[in-house]
Amino acid sequence: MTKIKACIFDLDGVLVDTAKYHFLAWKKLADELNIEFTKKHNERLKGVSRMRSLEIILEIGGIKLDDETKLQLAEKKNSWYVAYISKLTADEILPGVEEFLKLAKSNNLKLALGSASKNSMLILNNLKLVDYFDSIIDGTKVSKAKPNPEVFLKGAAELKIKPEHCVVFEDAEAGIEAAVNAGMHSIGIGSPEILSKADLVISGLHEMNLDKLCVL
Ligand code: B16
Ligand code: MG
Repeated sequence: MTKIKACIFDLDGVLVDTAKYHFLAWKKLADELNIEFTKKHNERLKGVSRMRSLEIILEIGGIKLDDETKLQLAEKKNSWYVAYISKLTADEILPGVEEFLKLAKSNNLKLALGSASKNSMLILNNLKLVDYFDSIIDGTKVSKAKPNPEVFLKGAAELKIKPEHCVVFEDAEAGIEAAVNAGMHSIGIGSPEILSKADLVISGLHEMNLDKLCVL
């Protein structure tokens, strides 16, 4: 028997690979600013808020800007990013995602989204995944970025499930730390070296089954 009553999913990198679209949009902005921005640099932006992502890119380029200019640049990047994700379809849902959401739901587990993105509704709508979730907490509803546990604690509160009965699925180190800080179980999606604080690491939800919840 599992003590898990709710699954909380990060969005980017867990349900869909939007990192490639974030990269294209940030790269376009970095090019305009004459900053060399590589795919390796892009790894540092995963799970990080939009403004913090911009600040990391400016740090890479050794550029300092005032808050007003930073806001304008973040908005510009977002308009390019939104153009990409507006074309997302259900074909881009990562392998095993819908199967596991269905399995979890049919076993009476509550499902929540816990994402830093302010574009999560557009993404979930385009992927046709919205109806699976009992609660959606994203960057429009929280003020503190991961590793702060706010996003996951709000999800658990909406679901009315205690943190110790929740498991978080996350691809970012800061996201796993947020789950730990929330007093929740965590399953990392990606590399065991990077996600060493997770209770278990798998390469994607296609590897997930209910037995894996029993050992948490
Ligand atoms: P937006 P997650 C995060 O989503 C992304 O991993 C991160 O790269 C991005 O900067 C952040 O959302 C904000 O996204 O610009 O759309 O508000 O992994 O927490 O689902
Ligand atoms: Mg993520």
